[in-house]
Amino acid sequence: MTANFLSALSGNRPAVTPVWFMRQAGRSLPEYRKVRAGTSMLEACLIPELAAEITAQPVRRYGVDAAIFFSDITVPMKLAGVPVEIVPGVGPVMEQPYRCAKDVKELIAHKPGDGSAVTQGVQLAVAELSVPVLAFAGAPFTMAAYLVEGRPSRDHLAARTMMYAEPELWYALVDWCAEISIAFLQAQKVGGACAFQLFDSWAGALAPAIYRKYCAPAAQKILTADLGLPRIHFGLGTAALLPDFAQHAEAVGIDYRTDIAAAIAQLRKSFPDKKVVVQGNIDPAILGCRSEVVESHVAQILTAGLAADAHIVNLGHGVPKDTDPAVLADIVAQVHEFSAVSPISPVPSKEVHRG
Ligand code: 1CP
Repeated sequence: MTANFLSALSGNRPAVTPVWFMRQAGRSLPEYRKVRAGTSMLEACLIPELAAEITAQPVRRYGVDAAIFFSDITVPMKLAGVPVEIVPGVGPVMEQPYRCAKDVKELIAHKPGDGSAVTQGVQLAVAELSVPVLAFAGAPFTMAAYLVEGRPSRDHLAARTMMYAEPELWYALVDWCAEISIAFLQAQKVGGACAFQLFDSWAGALAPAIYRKYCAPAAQKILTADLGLPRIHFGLGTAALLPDFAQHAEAVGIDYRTDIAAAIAQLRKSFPDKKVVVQGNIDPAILGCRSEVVESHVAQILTAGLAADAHIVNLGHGVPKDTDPAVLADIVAQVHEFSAVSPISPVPSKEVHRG
């Protein structure tokens, strides 16, 4: 099982389809709630033993094929000395929003901080686990949305205003976000992480042309940094951006709002000579349904995934907090079982999919 995730990332369909879940560690697990009790989220991320334990919990419980390091996209801000908290039930909240030139200039004067607690956390997780540990970081737009708004927001209005009103300031801000994310990824790599996922979660809130102009260059700075790790690029509501995402990543994360079969066909068309590797895209809403409904949804996604060169099964966004862990365990079993009974090499010749 160990090599299945990395083999899929390299474009070679393994005998058994790998599966992991975004936000697989967290409040849906009783063992997580137990070890986190009394420790704030960002504190927990920076206690290496605790971060490693939480990283390992979903692997023990579900038998997933990859662990994602337990941390948050705001950890590099905290390490850089920027005051941020994760408020339970809300998400990242900054001490102040960064909206004017003076505030942004002060913010971006912060250097990436000491990532040794992150490195140690990954090291401990790698030492315990027999599956690969995946690093991650937030993409610049997603991070900047929290910095400019000061907290989670629906449509990221203030951040979008800054792009148009003060493009130079905006570019300086997203460039800084890229710098601290690269340092965060580097710290995870040194600890032994063997791939990374870039969470461009809010990219779908922008028109594709606006994303390309104001956000893609900073995202590419991370994706093309000298990290030497396979990359997964994920965003929510990003059907129109998938070919952009595939340009600088080995695999593209397909969100639950996007049709996975259409996404694979689109990627084949855009990149006839490149391996098409997709990750996704079980709708998190299905996790609350009875088992026959879950099974049929997962079977459909597995079948659609056969048209890619390789498929990593995941949700189309994070695990909802009141998910019954038994449902996720059943999905892992179904994915592994499906691979065993379905023909392994139905990857159609490229001609079929060029049409
Ligand atoms: O009190 C708690 O338990 C805090 C809840 C929590 C958790 C468990 C937050 C606050 N972050 C995390 C961990 C986390 N964050 C992981 C862990 C690894 C895993 O997947 O198991 C990861 C990968 C993230 C990344 C992250 N943080 C993203 C990108 C992923 C996504 O969901 O799109 C984003 C947008 C954040 C910001 C954030 N941090 C926490 C929350 C609740 C949010 C979202 C807030 C919002 O809706 O705007």
